[in-house]
Amino acid sequence: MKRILTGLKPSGELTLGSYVGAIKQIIEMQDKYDSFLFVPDLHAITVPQDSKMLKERIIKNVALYLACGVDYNKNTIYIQSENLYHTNLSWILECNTYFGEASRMTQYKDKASKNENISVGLFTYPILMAADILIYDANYVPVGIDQKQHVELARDIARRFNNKYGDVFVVPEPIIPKSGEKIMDLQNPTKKMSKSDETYKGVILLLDDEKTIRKKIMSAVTDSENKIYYDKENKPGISNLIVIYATLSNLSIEDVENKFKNNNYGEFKKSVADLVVETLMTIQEKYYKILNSDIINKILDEGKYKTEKIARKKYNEVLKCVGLGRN
Ligand code: ATP
Ligand code: LTN
Repeated sequence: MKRILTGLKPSGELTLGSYVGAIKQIIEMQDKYDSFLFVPDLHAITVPQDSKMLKERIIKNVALYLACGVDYNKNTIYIQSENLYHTNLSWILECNTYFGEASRMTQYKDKASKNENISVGLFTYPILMAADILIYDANYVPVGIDQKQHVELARDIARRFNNKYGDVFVVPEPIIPKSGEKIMDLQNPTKKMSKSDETYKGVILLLDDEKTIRKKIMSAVTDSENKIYYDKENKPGISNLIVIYATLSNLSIEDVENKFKNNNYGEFKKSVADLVVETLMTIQEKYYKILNSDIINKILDEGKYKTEKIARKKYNEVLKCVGLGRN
């Protein structure tokens, strides 16, 4: 059975974008693949974090995965920092990655250009991400489009390593959602809906209450044409709402255009809000039950045990190839 793997950083509240880009994809694939879903907490500390909040968010992430429909009988769920092999492998991969190729990562360049006090970790984090993927021989990595370049780096590192040392790593492929590869901010629809946003005004959080969700969607920035059709360039706001509706209803963009061709923006926004509320209220109901149960620790213990065994084996193979240690 082929393996899929992805993770969502516990660096902020998970958003509708995180759901569409990663969690929903995992849920759709979990029946057919050996599925690994983890909490990349080491990635969260590439930027400053409050330690108490970080700890809480790690558990919240897991509760949200389950509430969204991730089945713990079909998924291996674990916390990155509890498995030391990720960071150990990352170091070896760093020594097999060119400074130039790491410098080309657009997300890093973007973040670095906005902030002078950035950590070295922010620069090397795509290599840790490569280790997260390669240590488990993952075949597919479901992510939003913003992470595609990082998965491509993991592919390059794997290929280079294999050329030098033999067939050690599976070369992974990114899986990008057909609809919703990048959900945009409702207030600034040319920018990604991001959990690192300061105000959350244009960001739908998975744990937003109904009133807040409706308010955010009803006040989404659109245009003055009052006609509902997809045109990303000229109508980014309406196009984003069409994508959100299409993704959550599993309809195509054309189906959504047809469905609302005789409606005005107010009516369309209300339908989008109804659908988002329906989706998120179902998730939230489950979320609070799961958070108050003892299932999370049990799942994480099992995940840690299982992934440590797999990672240790791969790591030892790598040590041998590179000539490290005594084995
Ligand atoms: P940030 O929102 O702070 O930029 P991030 O997206 O880098 O965070 P995660 O929450 O770890 O960090 O991302 C989890 C997954 O969700 C990734 O695969 C990412 O590509 C995807 N994702 C996040 N936001 C969106 C979005 N707006 N549209 C589609 N996919 C998204
Ligand atoms: N870098 C990703 C999170 C992440 C990840 C991974 C995703 C860390 N390791 C491995 C897929 C596979 C992010 O910032 N969203």
